[in-house]
Amino acid sequence: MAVTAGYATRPLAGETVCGDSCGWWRSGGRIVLAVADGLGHGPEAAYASEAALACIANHLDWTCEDLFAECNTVLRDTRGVALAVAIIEPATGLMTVCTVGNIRVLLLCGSKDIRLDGGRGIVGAGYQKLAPEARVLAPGNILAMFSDGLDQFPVLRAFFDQPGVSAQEQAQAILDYCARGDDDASVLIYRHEI
Ligand SMILES: [Mn+2]
Repeated sequence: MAVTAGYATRPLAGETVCGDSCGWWRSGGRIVLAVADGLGHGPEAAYASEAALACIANHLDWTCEDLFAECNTVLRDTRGVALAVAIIEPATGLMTVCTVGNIRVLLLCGSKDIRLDGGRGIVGAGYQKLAPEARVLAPGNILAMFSDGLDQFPVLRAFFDQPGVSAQEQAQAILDYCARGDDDASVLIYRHEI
């Protein structure tokens, strides 16, 4: 089974490194996707968001709650991050999403756009109780996870109209069109095609 996921990031104008980081992994019958936005911008923001992604990559069989708790510990001497993690079981379509801070999660599901936004806080400095959202994905559903460097309510459906375009190309097109320019920006796309 091919996994259809991709992402794009772009630093704030004038910065050489992006304080947002994206990643996705396939491991042990699950797919894990993550977007982290390090507070502020520049190298210290990038350090924090890359540390969050590295922590997740080391624990791909953990629950969302455990991943956030571990990141909160590992990142305590960094600026901290806003973080969204989605864990998907392709065999069943079951998806669990957790978000802390200003990462937006949008599920394009039939004709509906479902926002799966999470709680307040900073991973690395504490957050309110996590509220994992569980959904069962259907073929054709699309998950978009993006930082607050993009418009808050982007109209994304048009970006998925054309066949034969990779998720990475779609993520890049959304970033090019929707990034505001006054912050680091990142977007990760997952298409459920099983
Ligand atoms: Mn930001």
